Amino acid sequence: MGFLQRLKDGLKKTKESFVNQVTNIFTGRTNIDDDLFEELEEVLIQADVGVKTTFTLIEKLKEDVDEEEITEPEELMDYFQKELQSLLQNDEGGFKFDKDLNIIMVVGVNGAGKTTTIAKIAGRYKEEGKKVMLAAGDTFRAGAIEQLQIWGDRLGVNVIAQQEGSDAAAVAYDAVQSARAKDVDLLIVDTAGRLHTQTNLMEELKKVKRVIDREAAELNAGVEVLLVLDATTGQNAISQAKLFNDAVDVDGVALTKLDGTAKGGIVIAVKNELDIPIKLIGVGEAAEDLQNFDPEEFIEVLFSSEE
Ligand SMILES: Nc1nc2c(ncn2[C@@H]2O[C@H](COP(=O)(O)OP(=O)(O)OP(=O)(O)O)[C@@H](O)[C@H]2O)c(=O)[nH]1
Ligand SMILES: [Mg+2]
Repeated sequence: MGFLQRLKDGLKKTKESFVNQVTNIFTGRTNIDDDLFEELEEVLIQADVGVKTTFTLIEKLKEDVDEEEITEPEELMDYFQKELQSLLQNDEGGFKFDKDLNIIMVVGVNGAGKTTTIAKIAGRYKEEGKKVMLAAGDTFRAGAIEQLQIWGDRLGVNVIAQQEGSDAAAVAYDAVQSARAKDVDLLIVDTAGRLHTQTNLMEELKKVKRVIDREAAELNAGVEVLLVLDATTGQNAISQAKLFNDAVDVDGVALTKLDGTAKGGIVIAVKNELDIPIKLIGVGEAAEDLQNFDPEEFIEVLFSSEE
C-alpha cells in the first residue's frame, strides 16, 4: 500500500465525520449567511480544532468573502481549505540532521506512543544508511527497558541501558558518550511516560534534558525534544503540550493515533494554539504509518472525495 493510501485510510474516521459535516455546510445551501458561519463554528469546535483557532478561521473566511466578493458557498469551501493549509504551514516535517551527532529526546504521557514512535524513526533512518542508537531512558516502568531492547534487536540498532530504577539522566549521559565514541549519527532517548501534572517527574525530565544539553554542547551535537501526543485525547493533548513545553522546550510534536479519532481537527489546534511544529503524524500501527507531516497533502487527502 502506498503512503498516500495509508494516510487516506488513517484519516477515514475524520473524513467520515468532520469533513462530511463541513462539506454539507458548504454544499447544502445557496447563500453565504450567518447560519453558515455558526454551523461551521460548531462543527470545528466539536472536531477539536480549538476555540481560538475556530474564531481565527471564521474571521479569515469572512474577510475572504468581502475581499474576493464570493457569493457561492461552494466556492467558499475552497477558501476554507486554503485557510486551513495556511494555518498549518510549518517548516518541513521530519527532522533536520545538520550535526555529526543528532539527538532526539522523546517525551510524553503514558501510552502516547513514545516507544513505538522511536522504533519507527530508528527503522526509517537506519534504512537510509544512518547509524542509529537508542537510549533506554524509561527506567521507571516495568518491562520498558526490555521493550526497547527488543526493538533494538529487531532493527539491528544498539541500545544503551542500565537496570530498572536507575537514574534516567545517567542513562542519557552514558548514551551520549557512547554515541560519540561509536560515531553515531542519530541517538534517540526514550523517557518514562508521565503525567504533565506530576511535578517530581517533570523535574526529572528537566534534569535529563539538562544533562543531554550539556553533553551535546561539548560535542557540538544537535538536540531536539519531540513531544508525542495521542490524538484521541483531544483537547487534553493541548494542556499536556503546554506543560511539557514549559518544562523542556518542545521542538516538535509527533501526533499519533490519528486513525483512532474522528476529531482530526486536533492537528490544527496543536499547530495553532501551541505554535509548535508538527513533525510527524501516526495513522496506524505499522512502521509506514508514521509519516512526515505535510500540511498541503494532509488537507488535500482530508478533503479528497476518492476512497
Ligand atoms: N492505532 C495506532 N496505534 C498507535 C499509533 N502509535 C502508537 N500506537 C500504539 O499505542 C500503544 C502504546 O505505544 P507505546 O509506544 O508503548 O507508548 P509509550 O508512550 O511508550 O507508553 P509508556 O512507555 O507506557 O509511557 C501501542 O500499542 C502502539 O502500537 C498510531 O499512530 N496508531
Ligand atoms: Mg514507552
